[in-house]
Amino acid sequence: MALESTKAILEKAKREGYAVGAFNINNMETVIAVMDAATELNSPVIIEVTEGAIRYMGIKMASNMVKILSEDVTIPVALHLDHGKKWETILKAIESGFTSVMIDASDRPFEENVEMTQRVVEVAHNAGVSVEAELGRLTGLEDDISVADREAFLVDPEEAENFVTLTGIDFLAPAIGTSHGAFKFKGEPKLDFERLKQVKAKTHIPLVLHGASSVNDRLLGEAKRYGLELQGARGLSDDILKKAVDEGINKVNTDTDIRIAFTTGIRKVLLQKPSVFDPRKILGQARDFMKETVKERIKVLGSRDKG
Ligand code: PGH
Ligand code: CA
Ligand code: ZN
Repeated sequence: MALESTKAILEKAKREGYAVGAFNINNMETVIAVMDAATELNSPVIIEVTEGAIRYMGIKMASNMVKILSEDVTIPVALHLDHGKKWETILKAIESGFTSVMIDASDRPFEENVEMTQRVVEVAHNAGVSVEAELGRLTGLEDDISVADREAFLVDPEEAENFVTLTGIDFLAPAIGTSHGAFKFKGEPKLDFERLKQVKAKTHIPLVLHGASSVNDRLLGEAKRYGLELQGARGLSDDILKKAVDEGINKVNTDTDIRIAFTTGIRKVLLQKPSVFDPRKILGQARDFMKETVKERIKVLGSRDKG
């Protein structure tokens, strides 16, 4: 099939009460792993690339790999620009056939974030491309966070309502206590679900959870067995993630889990089979591990058999 509209995929998820995984890719192995996992579970899927991934492999490679592979499957596949910060990258993504773009101006003052987002919405919507934007800062929620810090970092539900009305965005990423990477929480992992509920009540578009990797014990155990050092790494448990989906999250971004799985696969082969030097044997194992991880995520999000 041709690429599917990200908006159509996420509006359906919102109506039916599940979330769709948005998986970050950097190379061919990852694209294939994600597509195979989604196909096996008959799940819709969003493949996303950051500006860094575009610098690494080129936008043509990124967009064409996804388009070509999507032709051979029957599940809905969307292609998304993750954390777009540069105007030129956003335009390039729209020109290259991405089905949605994120404008991340969440580090700017509210008015500037609104202005930049409005500009992106105008060109994107003209091209039939949907837009995600972010409010608040992605910092892990600490046990001893002060009320002032909580208000400064996390999304303000009133602001969210105004932001959606002023900009006309299609999806909103509200900061509710997650952070990017493998070290999300110093104490007990927790999210501000009360805030999520309020944002949900005040906005009527699909909501996005960033920094959602599980960094779970299975991944960490295997990683450790083959020598990857990740002391103190911690992510979102399946229970927290399921609750977030129950409370209205419809798009869940995963990068870190895939990176850990990739690295672990490579380490395993190099460690166990020192005489192997065929890249296919090394990267093939990485691909298998990534596929397993993506399947785990899809099952937790509830998008299995929604393809
Ligand atoms: C993410 C990924 N990408 O935009 O939000 O977060 O680091 O938790 O995978 P993780
Ligand atoms: Ca941000
Ligand atoms: Zn993110």
